[in-house]
Amino acid sequence: MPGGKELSGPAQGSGAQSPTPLVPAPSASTLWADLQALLPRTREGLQLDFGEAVESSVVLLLQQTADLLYGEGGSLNSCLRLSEIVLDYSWEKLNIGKWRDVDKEWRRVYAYGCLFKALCLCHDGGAVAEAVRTCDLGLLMGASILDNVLARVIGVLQPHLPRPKRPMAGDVKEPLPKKIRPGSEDVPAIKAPERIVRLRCPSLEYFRDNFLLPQKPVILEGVVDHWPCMKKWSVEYIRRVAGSRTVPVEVGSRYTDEEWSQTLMSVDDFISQYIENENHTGYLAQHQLFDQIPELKQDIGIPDYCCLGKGEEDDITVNAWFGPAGTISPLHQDPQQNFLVQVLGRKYLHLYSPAQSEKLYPHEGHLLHNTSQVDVEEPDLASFPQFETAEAQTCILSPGQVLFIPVQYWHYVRALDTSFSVSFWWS
Ligand SMILES: O=C(O)CCC(=O)C(=O)O
Repeated sequence: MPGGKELSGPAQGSGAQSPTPLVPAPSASTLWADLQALLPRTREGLQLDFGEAVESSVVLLLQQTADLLYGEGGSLNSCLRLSEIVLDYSWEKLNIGKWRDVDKEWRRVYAYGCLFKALCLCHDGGAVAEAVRTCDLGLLMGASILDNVLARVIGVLQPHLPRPKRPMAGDVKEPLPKKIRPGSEDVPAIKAPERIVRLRCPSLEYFRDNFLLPQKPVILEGVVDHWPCMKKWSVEYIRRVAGSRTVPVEVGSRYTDEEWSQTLMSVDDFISQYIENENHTGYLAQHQLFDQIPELKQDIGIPDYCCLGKGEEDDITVNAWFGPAGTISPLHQDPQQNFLVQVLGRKYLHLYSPAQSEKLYPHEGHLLHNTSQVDVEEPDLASFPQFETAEAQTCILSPGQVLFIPVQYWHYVRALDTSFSVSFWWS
């Protein structure tokens, strides 16, 4: 912006306790130049104005941080310190009360705090991994700012990430076997009357008339074979593309367990602790993964049959389900049509029509009213006697197969192997 403060200028001075001026070390200057190219040329272009919910003192802090970044005197350390104060304060705002009641302006503040902190962290090329983590937190908890700048910053930082340590020659005599948990040996038998129909590439009309309109589940084959994920994805590929990224993980084998919880961790740690380690169960199950990691989104498509819905393509929710053998999604129902696409490993599923709801004993509380109290594979028939007469449809979903789960259809899922599925919720 003409007459504005420009980002690229050298520091005009330095803070008393913080001698590092805002001029990048020569080795980091390419990285810094690439980052600069993503930001508005002048400090005014940052659009640091917020709604009434945000106290003016916080806006002032953000403006001071931006002044430091844009060369209005100061140092890297003071800039980092200010951004961390903004982050601490806005983090509190994000975590008080219910998520849906959080004012979006606080999510914008948090995103700016993350942006400024990440820039300070990698200014001298030093803390790129921490900067990526900071941007990921901004993507997960903040609102989108400056045309999704946090995702674009990560795109620039990724090639500068330190490579994972490799053993030196002589350290290891033979290649170490990869410790991926074996799949389940005892694959459940599927009885004929319960079996879900399988079809190869039915026409849109055939699918609509025979399955969508009458709301019947079906397994579609041959409809996603051309998606790149079918050939490319493996645990190693996920680690290579997304290892350094911070994502939410569900810890525990099912969300109805007392000890189940959610945490944030890197994909690398998730793979080491939950995919390669037999003693823990965790699930990387989330709807933001593909927005957060565009490299993975490029490998999938949208099933053609979604065009039969009334909504726009942008309204489709795409969920990732990545976890070890034994991960269970308890019997529950969802308010939209679902295509569950199996990419890696196999899953064992039980489906029940909404007409069976009474025999499935949904939890009474508001939070879990869409979840059954029955443990499908080991039902307590003394407590839930009608479950015995509930009519199940079952299947083993293998890579390349797509299961259509109609709206409100109850579904129970157990991974038989290390598994990656992608589900599409559409209306
Ligand atoms: O694959 C899973 O574990 C659960 C999938 C699911 O519940 C869904 O897509 O709605």
